[in-house]
Amino acid sequence: MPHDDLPDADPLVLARHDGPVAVLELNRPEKRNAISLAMVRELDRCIATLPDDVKAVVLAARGEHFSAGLDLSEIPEMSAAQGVHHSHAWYQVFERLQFGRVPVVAVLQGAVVGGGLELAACAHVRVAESSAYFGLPEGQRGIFLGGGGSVRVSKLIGFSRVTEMMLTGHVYDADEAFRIGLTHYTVAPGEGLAKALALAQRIAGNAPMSNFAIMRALPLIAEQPMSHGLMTESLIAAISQSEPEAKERVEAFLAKRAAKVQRS
Ligand code: 1HE
Repeated sequence: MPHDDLPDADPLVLARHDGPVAVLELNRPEKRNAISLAMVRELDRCIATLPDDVKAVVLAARGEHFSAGLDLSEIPEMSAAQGVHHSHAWYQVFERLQFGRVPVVAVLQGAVVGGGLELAACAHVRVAESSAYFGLPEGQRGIFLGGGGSVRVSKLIGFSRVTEMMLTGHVYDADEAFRIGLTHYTVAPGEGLAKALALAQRIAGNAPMSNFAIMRALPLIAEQPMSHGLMTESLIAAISQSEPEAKERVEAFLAKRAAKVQRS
C-alpha cells in the first residue's frame, strides 16, 4: 500500500503557527519530498485554512532536500485525461499559494527539481541554502513540466534557460541560481529557516493593502501593455495610499516616529 494511504501515516505537510507567520513543511523526507497528489491536496487544505491572523507563510521541507518533484510512482497509473486533471489539481493549489491572501517565503535546500522547482516558483521570496541545486529532469524522464513551470519558471529566468535546462539536464547550483534571479538569498546550510522567518516577520509587518497590491497587481501589470500597466498601477497606488493605515504610517514617518530605511 502506498505510504499516503496508511491511515496512521505522518501528515504530508506539517503546519504550525508562530504569531503572524505560519510555517508549512513538506514532510516526506524518506521520498525526498516527492510531491504526490495527496501532498498537493494537503498543501491546499493547509493554505485554505490559514487562520485570519496569519500574515505571511514560510514554505519549507523536512530533510536534506526541498523536493524531488512529482511523485514518479503516480505516472504509470495515469491516463491522458487523468494527467490533465492531475496538472489542474497542482495549478489550483499553486494558484492559491501565489495569489492567495498572504505572501510566501520558501526555504530551499538540496534538490529543488522538477515539480519541486515549480512549487518554489510560486513563492514570492526564495531563500536557498548553499546545498540547494535546481534542475528540470523532465526530458530525461520522458515527461514534461506539468505544475505550471513552463509559465512560472520561464517568467523568472527566461524561456531560453528553461529550454536549455530541460534539453541538457543542466543543474544550477545555489550561487548560479542566485545570479540568474531564481533565488533572492543564499545562506549557509541550516540557516534558511531562520532567514525566511525573519523575512516573513518583516513582510507580516507591512500594510495588508500594500502586500495585496504587490502580490496581485504586480504580476498583472507585468502581463499588460505599458499603457494598461500604468493605468493599473495608478489605480492600485491611489487605493493603497487612501487606506487609513497608509495615512497613519506616512504621518508616523513625518513625525519621526517610524523607522528609516536601513542598509541590510
Ligand atoms: C522518489 C522520487 C520521485 C526520490 N518520485 N519517488 N523528479 C526526478 O526525476 C528526481 C528523482 N529523484 C532523484 O534524482 C533523487 O532521488 C534525488 C537526487 C532527489 C535524491 O537522491 P538520494 O540519493 O538522496 O535519494 P534516492 O535514494 O534516490 O531516493 C530515496 C527514495 O525516494 C527512493 O525510494 P526507496 O523506496 O528506494 O527508498 C526513491 O525512489 C524515492 N524518490 N525521488 C518518487 N520524484 C507536475 S509535473 C512535474 C514533473 C517532475 O517533477 S519531473 C522530475 C521528477
